[in-house]
Formats: sequence, structure tokens, C-alpha cells
Amino acid sequence: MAQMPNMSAFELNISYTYAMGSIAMSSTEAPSISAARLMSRLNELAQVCPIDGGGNCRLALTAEDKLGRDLVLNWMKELGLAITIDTIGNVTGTWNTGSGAPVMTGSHIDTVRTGGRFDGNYGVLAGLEVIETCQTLKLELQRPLAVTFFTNEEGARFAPDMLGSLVYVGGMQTEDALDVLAIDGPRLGDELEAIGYNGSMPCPGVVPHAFIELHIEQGPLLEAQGFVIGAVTGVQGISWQEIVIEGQSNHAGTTPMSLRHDAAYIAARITVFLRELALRFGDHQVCTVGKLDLFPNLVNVVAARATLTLDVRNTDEHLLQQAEREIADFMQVLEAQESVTISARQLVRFKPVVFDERVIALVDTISKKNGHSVKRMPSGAGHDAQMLARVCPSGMIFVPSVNGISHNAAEFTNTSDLVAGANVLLQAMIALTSHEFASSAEA
Ligand code: HGY
Ligand code: MN
Ligand code: MN
Repeated sequence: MAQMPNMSAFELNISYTYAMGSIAMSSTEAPSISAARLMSRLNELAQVCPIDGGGNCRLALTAEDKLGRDLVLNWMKELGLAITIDTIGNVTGTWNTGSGAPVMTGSHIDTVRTGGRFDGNYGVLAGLEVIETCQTLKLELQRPLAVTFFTNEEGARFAPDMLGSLVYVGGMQTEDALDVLAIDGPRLGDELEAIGYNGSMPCPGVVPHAFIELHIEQGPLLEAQGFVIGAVTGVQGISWQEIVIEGQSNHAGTTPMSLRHDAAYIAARITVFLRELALRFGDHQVCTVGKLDLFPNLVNVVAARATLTLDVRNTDEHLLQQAEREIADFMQVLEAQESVTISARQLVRFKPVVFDERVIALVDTISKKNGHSVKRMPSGAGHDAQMLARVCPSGMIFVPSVNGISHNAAEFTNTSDLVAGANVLLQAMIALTSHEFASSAEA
């Protein structure tokens, strides 16, 4: 990747030109969002398919997802945004002020089964709030502002995750994405059509001038270290595999231990191996077995088959590859030892992504200007911004997660932090509308 020139942060004494009637007045007083409006929308979306504890279950392309989509789409219409729905169901609302490629923000409103109310939703609704604030202030911006919710960011029902933004940037063919099968069976394209979001706008989509995503950290760092804002430097590498272990069903009471080919036992050995590998590698290495299905899944039958998923991540691509090799080697040894067959199917493989230093610096500078403590940090979770980074200068803003909890109904972020993050997003997006990135020749 071409070395970035020695970038200083954007010159931030931009004046905000307000068109109050015929009088254009400018102020260096940075605008701020309406906290009440943002919280009201967050609370209203959180009522769409709630689960015990205050979270949501709106798995991608389900009837529940449609209800969330319909609500946000209606808010986009109320703001008079130009709306596009593309062939993979990504929905973009654009305030067509200024000219040229838009400054885009966005995230997702699909959730995992134990979703919190902020994961993804916060970034989309803060984007709406940014646009409404700029409209209300009648800000005269050089470029359009756009907010998008992307299809199937979570990847919990259809792999890969960030599927919608991956197709949006041309990283996956639409036809291939439409043929992906859900963990519960249906074809993605059929589910998209069933909820009425099979749009006509072709992918790859409009290349934004810049993309910036606001998201909760979903981890413990910012809270534990007392920071309000995370200026996200990039996203760690992600490797998802589906492992199928074919053993031999047998009687639980009569089969001596030495004669068993027990798929459940082998799944457990792999699970323990992953935990031990992560502890051995340390640093950013994480490993998870999140999904495990047994067949015939009965109390008195030695399991014939086990199907499990491996989620392995690291900020370092070489270490991630080493982890994948060690896991493959271990499974090969198990296969011979236990006389079973073990097959692996790659579900997701994304290398670590580095965000644009100019966008990172902008988040850093604006946060400090607003009096917030800010930490530069990588993202442990995958995000749509990592896909937009393939086509335009991109970055992210994090706010703290209380107790680092996410993908859990107990997910929570203090209102003051939600508002702080949304104001950084507002001011960053405005700054980006009047900033011309050095051409690659100058870079
Ligand atoms: O899995 C992830 O990192 C994201 O939540 N899709
Ligand atoms: Mn998310
Ligand atoms: Mn998530």
C-alpha cells in the first residue's frame, strides 16, 4: 500500500456556513446533534422485536429484519432523502446537497439472536441524526451526505459477515451472494425477495468520497482505560470455518470406550485446543466455537456426527495463518487417532484491514477539540467500514461498551458517550465534505 504522505490532521478551523434565509453567516462554533432525537429513535428501534433484557433479535432477512428496515426507511423518507435499494438489499438515504460523490456513513440493523440495542443500530441512527442536524441548521455543504444500512452485516444467518457491504464494493458478485444458503436452509435471494428488499440499484454501488462508521466498541478497552472515543486504526483478520466430524453412532451403555468413534468428544477436543491456542498466542489472538450441532443428539447414543464453527481472529495476518495451520494439523492428528473423518469448509476469510490515516487523524483531532479522551485502537469485531476501505478513505469512531458486553441483551453504552460519538461523527462528516484527498500521484 502506497506510503501515506506525512499527513497532518485536517485543518479544523473550518467555518460552518449557515444559510439563515438570505444571510450566510459563518461560525467556528461546531454544531451538535439533538440528543433527545437520537435517543428517541434508538429507543423506538429497540422496540422492534425486543428480547428479554432489552436487546433485539432481528436475524438478517427475516420478517423481524423487515420490520426494522421499514422503520428506518420511513425515517429516511421523512427527512426527504433520495433513497436507493440495491440488488443485495442495502438501503441508502442521500441528502443531495452540494455535488459530487457523497460523504457516507452507515452500519447495520440486522442483529445476532442475542443482539443488543446499539450494535449497528447506533451507527445507522446517528447517521440519520447527522443529516437531520445539518438540514435543520441549513448548513451549506460542498458534498451530499449519505447514510446506509447494509444487508447481513452479522453473518450469523448467512456467511460471510459484512456480506452486503462486501457486495456493495464489488468484493463478491451479487449472483453468488443471492445463492448463499442460510444456516436454517433458505436461499438468501429468496429471503430478500420475501421481505421486499430486492432492489434494482446495481452493485458495486456509488463510490463515496469518504466513509466513516460510528459503532460501540463491543469490548472492554475504552471503559477499562477511561477513554470516551476510540479512533479506530483498522479491523483484525477474521477466519470462520465449518468443521464436520463423521464418527460412528453406537450404544452409550454397551460400547467400550476403546471402541468408540465419538464425534462429540472430538468436537470437545477441538474446542479445548482452540482455547489453549489463543492463550498460548496471547495478545490479540481470539478463538471461538460458537455453534455446535450433534447427530443424532440423543442421551443414549454416541454421537455419529458433530458440526461446529471455528471463529479465529488476529490483528496479525501471519499469526492468523499460523493459528489456522496449527488447528488443521491438530485435526489431522485427531482424525488418525480416533478413526473418524474431519472435513473443513471456509466460511469467511478477511485479512486485517488498516483504515486511512487521514480519517483516523480527523477522528482523533475532532475528539480532542471536543474535550474527549481518545485512544487509537484496532477493532476486534468486523464492520462494514472494513469493506468500504477497499474503495475510499474510510475510518471508524468507537464509544465505550459498559463492562465490554455485546452480542448480549445486556449491551449498554451511556447516553453521554452515545451523544459524544454522534457529535464527532457529525463534525467529521462535515469536515470531510470540504476536504479534497491528495490524489495518489501526490501521495
Ligand atoms: O462477527 C463480527 O465481528 C461482526 O459482529 N459481524
Ligand atoms: Mn456491528
Ligand atoms: Mn455484531
